[in-house]
Amino acid sequence: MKKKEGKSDADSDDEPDYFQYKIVVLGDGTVGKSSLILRFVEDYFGKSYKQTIGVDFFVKRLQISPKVQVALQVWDIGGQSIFGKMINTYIKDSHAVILTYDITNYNSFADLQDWLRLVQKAFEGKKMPVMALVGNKTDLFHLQAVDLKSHKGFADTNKLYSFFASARTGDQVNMVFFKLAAILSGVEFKKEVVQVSVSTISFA
Ligand SMILES: Nc1nc2c(ncn2[C@@H]2O[C@H](COP(=O)(O)OP(=O)(O)OP(=O)(O)O)[C@@H](O)[C@H]2O)c(=O)[nH]1
Ligand SMILES: [Mg+2]
Repeated sequence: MKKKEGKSDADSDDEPDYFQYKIVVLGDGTVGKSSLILRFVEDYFGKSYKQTIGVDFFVKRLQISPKVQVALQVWDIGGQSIFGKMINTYIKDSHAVILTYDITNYNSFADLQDWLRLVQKAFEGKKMPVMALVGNKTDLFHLQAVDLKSHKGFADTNKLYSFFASARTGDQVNMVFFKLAAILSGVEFKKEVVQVSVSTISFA
């Protein structure tokens, strides 16, 4: 099996292609970054809040087409890291960035400007990563504090792929990660994605 980084030339021969990508999940504390990642990686959701200190690190392998495997290295950045010295190091070298807010918390949406600025700073003079905007907690739709127009406006202005998800119900969570994996590897997105294996490493 060939191991690659970057864009696919998947059809050049019969060997399967294997890609690795770093995806960084950013956004204010309590918006549900860890919850989205845990839903994706372990199909688990916990109601109690455990603040992420620094960064947690996850790897999940996906078979996204018969010939293409993708290992997603997901960096779960604690919301408080926006004030820390390490944030630039966390963001740089990422292939994709997920900007996350809580649809019931307007400030968490407004603060994405600051998170986006950090990404722009980390990539100054370089090609920007693929970026997604995720409005999380859609199960609390009745408490929605950010209108659809603002969400769409922010996504369009900054060229972000747009999603709404719920880590609690699992709605659209896999879609976010599978879609990014497909975009990054240049594979046409198909729903029947096969999960190969999961490994989880954590450090603070
Ligand atoms: N109702 C609902 N609650 C959610 C959802 N996602 C997360 N939560 C809850 O929101 C709280 C915060 O979730 P976390 O995933 O820990 O938030 P975080 O963004 O990782 O926060 P930091 O680690 O501080 O940056 C927890 O109590 C979760 O159970 C969701 O989709 N719906
Ligand atoms: Mg967290």
